[in-house]
Amino acid sequence: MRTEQNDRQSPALRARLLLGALSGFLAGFAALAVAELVSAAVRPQAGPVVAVGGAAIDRTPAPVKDWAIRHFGTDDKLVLQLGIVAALTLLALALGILAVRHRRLGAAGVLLFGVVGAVAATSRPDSTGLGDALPSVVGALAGALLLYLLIGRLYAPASHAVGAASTAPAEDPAPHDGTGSPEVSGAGSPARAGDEAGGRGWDRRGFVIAATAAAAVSAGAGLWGRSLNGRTGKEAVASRDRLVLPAPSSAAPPVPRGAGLRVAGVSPFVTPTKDFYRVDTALVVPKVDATNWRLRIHGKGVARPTTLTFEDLLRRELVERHITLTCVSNEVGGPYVGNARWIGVRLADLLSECGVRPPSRGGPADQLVARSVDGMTIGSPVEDVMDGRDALLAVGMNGEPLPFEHGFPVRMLVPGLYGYVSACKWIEDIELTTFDAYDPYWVKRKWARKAPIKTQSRIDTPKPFARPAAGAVMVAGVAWAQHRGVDRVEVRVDDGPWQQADLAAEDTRDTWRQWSFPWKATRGAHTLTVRATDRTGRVQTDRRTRTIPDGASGRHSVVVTVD
Ligand SMILES: Nc1nc2c(c(=O)[nH]1)N[C@H]1C(S)=C(S)[C@@H](COP(=O)(O)O)O[C@H]1N2
Ligand SMILES: [Mo]
Repeated sequence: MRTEQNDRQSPALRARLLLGALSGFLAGFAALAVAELVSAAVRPQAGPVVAVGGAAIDRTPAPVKDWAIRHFGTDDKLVLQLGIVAALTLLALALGILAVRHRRLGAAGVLLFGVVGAVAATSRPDSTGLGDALPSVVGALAGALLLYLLIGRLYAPASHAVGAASTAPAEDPAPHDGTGSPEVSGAGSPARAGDEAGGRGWDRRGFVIAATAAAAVSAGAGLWGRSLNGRTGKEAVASRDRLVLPAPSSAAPPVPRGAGLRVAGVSPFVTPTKDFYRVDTALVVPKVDATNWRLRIHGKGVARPTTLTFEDLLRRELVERHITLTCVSNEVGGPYVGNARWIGVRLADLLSECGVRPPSRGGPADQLVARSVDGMTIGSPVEDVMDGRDALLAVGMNGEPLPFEHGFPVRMLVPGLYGYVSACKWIEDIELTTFDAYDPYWVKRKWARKAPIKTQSRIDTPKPFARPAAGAVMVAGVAWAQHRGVDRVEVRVDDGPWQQADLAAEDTRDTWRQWSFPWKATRGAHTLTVRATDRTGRVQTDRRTRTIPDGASGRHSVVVTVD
């Protein structure tokens, strides 16, 4: 039996397990904080959460990724990182509890997670070498050491600890790995025996001091790392701030009057940059310094391989075009479509100068693979890029240099193709190859090799489940069939006949068109459905398909109740 004395001096096992969990939490926090600080010295992308998150994104099955984009939209990455942090928190708590009984095993567990982070960081496609392992490794060492020390305080006799929270823990009596370790259950268990063997309970003061100091130092390290990481890319930001886009030699054709309808609730013809959707796999937005940026063009049938600087690009003839971009993950009625005024150089001209010929003129390469600084690969048909459409290496968006989120300093755009097969952001390499020889990133993940944008239309107003008053209700939205052009839009009320909507003036066939339909709404619930017909005469199909492998099809409907 334990004496009263012992009861006061050593926490009951339950309390000890709780303190163990707390120690685990603090160790995890310290590990991540130190990793954050070290990553500021290496690269922000080398941090364990970002690296593991990136690896998770790459391994996420397409339907899950698609689901995440659908449900969290552009916040999908935030949700993923929060998920990783939550999982790590649980693991840290568990390792802390484990360490109460198996102190070395608990610390080794922390190290193991460091190894996982290190492997993830060094195997990222944009990894710059073994240095990327440092944040995870150093962070895990700090976390493991802290856990070991804190757990030691739970067993160290108070007398050992006066002014010495860091007393070498090897002599601590209670926790042993393997046999003889304290047990959770049962009076008279080895745990109790251990306590009694230790005699003097635990070093409360030492624990509190060590835990508080660790928490404070970790918070400091974490915040410092955060702020350093926030400042990385200063040169990139400066290079963007300095950039004044030259006037295009071929300005965008003026947007015809009447391309924008005056209907409240309809998507504006030009999507403001801040509202433009963003879809990519980058957990940390690449900050590329335009002054060091290079684009290499090489590969099959490239008679004159070339490397261009940003200056080289700006010295070329710049063209400006409105182009509507769409994501293959956009569901029927979804938000991942936007129209912007882009400025850039014509990719086809550049390729011709390098000696590239499209397959129709005997060129040996049928696939152009664009590669970004973050290791993304995006493959487009050379034929489409060189068939006369305005395929661009874009440097500007809506009159400004590209925002970092949208690919600064240079991105690709090919009108008519979904973004994942055309719109490489942060581009740094173009390789001519064949579809047989190489599968880019998304194709490896079961998306289609070729993916022209499907003819689609969307009802922007009224919103689903709106309750407009009976009488005149304006139904309006946008329709797109890039590079074919939208010819006609029709609206159907319930199971009634298809009725012609009014189309806004067409800018070019590469841009979407607004449409409107004045509806004489009668009371009750109604379903409004829209369909577009493109210039090839194809009516937008009502056959619903999923987004994978080559884009959703089907028609958008909205249910409203007219009061
Ligand atoms: N480097 C890089 N470029 C990328 C992607 C990416 O993940 N990484 N995603 C592509 C996809 S799927 C789309 S739809 C468009 C979206 O461009 P935006 O974010 O500027 O709208 O970028 C494309 N370019
Ligand atoms: Mo996309």
